[in-house]
Amino acid sequence: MRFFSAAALALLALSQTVSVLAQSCTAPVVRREFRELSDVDKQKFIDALKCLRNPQRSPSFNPSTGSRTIYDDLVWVHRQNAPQSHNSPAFLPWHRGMLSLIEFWLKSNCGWTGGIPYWDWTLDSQAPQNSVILSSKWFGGNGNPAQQNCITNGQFTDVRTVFTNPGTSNCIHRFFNVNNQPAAGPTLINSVAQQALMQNSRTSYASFRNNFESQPHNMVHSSIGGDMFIVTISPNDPLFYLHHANVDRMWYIWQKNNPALALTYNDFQVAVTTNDPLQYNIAWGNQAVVAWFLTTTSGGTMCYNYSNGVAPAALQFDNAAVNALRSGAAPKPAPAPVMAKTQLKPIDPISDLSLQHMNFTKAEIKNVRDTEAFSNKVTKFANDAGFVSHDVFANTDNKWRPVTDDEVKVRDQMLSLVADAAKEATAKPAPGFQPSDPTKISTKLEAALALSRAWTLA
Ligand SMILES: *[C@@H]1O[C@H](CO)[C@@H](O)[C@H](O)[C@H]1NC(C)=O
Ligand SMILES: *[C@@H]1O[C@H](CO)[C@@H](O)[C@H](O)[C@H]1NC(C)=O
Ligand SMILES: [Cu+2]
Repeated sequence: MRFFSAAALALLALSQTVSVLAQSCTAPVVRREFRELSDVDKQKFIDALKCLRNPQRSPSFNPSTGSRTIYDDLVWVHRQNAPQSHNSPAFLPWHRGMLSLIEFWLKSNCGWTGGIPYWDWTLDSQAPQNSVILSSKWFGGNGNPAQQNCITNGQFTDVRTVFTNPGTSNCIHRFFNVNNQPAAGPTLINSVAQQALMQNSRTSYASFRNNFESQPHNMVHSSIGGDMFIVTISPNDPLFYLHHANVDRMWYIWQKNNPALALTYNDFQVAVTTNDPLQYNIAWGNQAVVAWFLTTTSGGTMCYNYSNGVAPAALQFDNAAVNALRSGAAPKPAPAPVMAKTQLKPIDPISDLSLQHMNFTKAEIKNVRDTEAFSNKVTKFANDAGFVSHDVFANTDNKWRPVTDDEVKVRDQMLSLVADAAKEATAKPAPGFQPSDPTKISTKLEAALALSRAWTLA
């Protein structure tokens, strides 16, 4: 609380420079999956992040808080507003605004001309610890228990954070964990379960926000651990921005898929409106409202869209099997054997501690556990059916390439079919596990499997 008084005076001037809506948006910057960037661009982005953490190049707008840099100002803003902007309807628009702020400063102060790269965690759901994103070349891996869980590889080992979790050192900490127990790797949602969650979130903004904040989003924070685990100061870890760009992307996709709901804003429990204020302390002079952030192209700093993402090179679409399928000449493929390699990894529960940190009520915790159980049923269904998704290749092939629009159509259709079938099959509660409409389900599944197998034939 002692930080508030000084902050109130800070940066009226700055609020003029960060404009939303003032200029129209004609050429959105494209936010790309980190692996879509060339190595030169990956390095440029990391250099820009380092520039924002450099007190000479990016001195704090708000030094009376103890902050030294613009990067730390944003950590502070996140901390100040943590209670209002998590586990609440404001979660999505508030973070959309925060990301647009760092994007603005990366550009205006540190020469980064692209959008914030995102981390499509589903691509790494099988073995996130092997992801090139968490490699020593880029963001680094797990913390070292012998060194207070500080990260000891990657490009951010020399960072000194200002706003720390009381009692911990001021490095960036990570603690890959499952329910606060050390584990081999973090647990991330796979693409089939995520797609099924998407299908389950078509009824309202509230359902989407609730499902995506409580599961894929919290799961990443909870299982990367360390700074990411502490809701107030999680932006200390630069992974925060890649992670939240993907959360934001899922909202963008949901908005595109559900146009009638795209601009709606509501909650199960409290009455909210799109005129509700959002607080950023160091920008926008307390004028920001939810409505500013409902689209990604409303103008000024809100002017971006998202790329299609990446696929491992092994999953080339441009092959005879896929082309035959596209032309309608493909024979019905024989059922694929279920190999260990093709099994999607189920998720582990989100840490109780993490949910407690975020003040989840008993009812909300039950909701998280139900969602987890749903995801795992979907995953089991996909595995039993012999479904092969691109996730299963992620840790064996680190050669990535952009996904084309054509491929997106096939990929989305395939995931959507299998997720829909799984959703219907798992809709009836256990015991029994009786599909609600076996014929409909098997038709969808057959179609999905055909696409899936064609896609994965080399
Ligand atoms: C994103 O914006 C760029 C222009 O900056 C445009 O070429 C592209 O088509 C847009 N993509 C989508 C999906 O709207
Ligand atoms: C959790 O509740 C405590 C006590 O009411 C509050 O101080 C804290 O800010 C809350 N944390 C979050 C993340 O909402
Ligand atoms: Cu947050």
